[in-house]
Amino acid sequence: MYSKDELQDGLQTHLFGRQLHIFDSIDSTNSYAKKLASNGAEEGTVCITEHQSAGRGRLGRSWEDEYGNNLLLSMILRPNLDPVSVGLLPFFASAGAALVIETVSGLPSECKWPNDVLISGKKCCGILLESVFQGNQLDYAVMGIGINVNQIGFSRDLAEKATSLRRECAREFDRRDLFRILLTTYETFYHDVHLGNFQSIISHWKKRAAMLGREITVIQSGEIISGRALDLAEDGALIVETSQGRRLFYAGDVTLTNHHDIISSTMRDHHVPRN
Ligand code: BT5
Repeated sequence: MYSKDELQDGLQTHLFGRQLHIFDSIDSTNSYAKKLASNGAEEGTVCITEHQSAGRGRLGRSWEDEYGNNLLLSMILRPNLDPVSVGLLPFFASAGAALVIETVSGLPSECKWPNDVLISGKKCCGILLESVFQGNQLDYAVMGIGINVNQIGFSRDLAEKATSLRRECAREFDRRDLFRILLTTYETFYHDVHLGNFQSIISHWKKRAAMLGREITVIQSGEIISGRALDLAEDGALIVETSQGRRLFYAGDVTLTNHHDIISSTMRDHHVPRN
């Protein structure tokens, strides 16, 4: 199990990871962090575990892990942002993870709508962003990050679509180093988030977004829409050129025909109140 000292030793952040909750096993670090946040835990608090017994993905899906091999953590954020900007937090989460994955692996990473990070077309990192509002004001957001680090084998369902840093690089990684690099990278980006300035974050994301410019299919509330993914709108919506004109998507399932494979992803599922 991680110790507080080894995680904080050499950690150069002032905010992220100064308050640490460390577990050997827990149902979900996101669920725990949400409880902490609703009880007033401070911004930057991090919950980290060796294993989750009920790791959560989006829309009720699950996140698998193998004990002691991956990075599984959640961070509490309390930025003073308008609701539309809160909708951009998933891009902060995934652009930061993509940069870190590239830095430590030396391999190119891909940002897949809205916030998966892939290596060689396979999912290496998943992000679960959960936001809680008081009226129109963000109370807190919990940013959950799962990075497959040293896991080699995956369940049958995931064997074809998941990967890890170790699988891609044929070597083991020190998860403590990765933890420190991840938190430092997020803290650097977070200065911009606080100012509501997402430009550089979005540009990091777009540079790695293979979906843009490609033909995709969106499934939303039973409706199937095909078109070309053009760009992100200022509020993070996906702009799709369809035969009936341009449409903006905030939620739904996206399927992309990518080289040899079909990859499916789910768009943002946290709800941003709109005026
Ligand atoms: C995600 O959801 O990708 C969000 C995953 C977030 C996990 C972190 S770990 C720390 C924190 N605490 C939590 O409880 N959660 C967060 P989604 O886009 O819905 O993708 C879920 C799908 O990814 C599953 O249905 C599987 O198909 C696939 N999947 C599950 N485990 C995986 C893994 N380890 N690697 C790659 N793909 C996986």
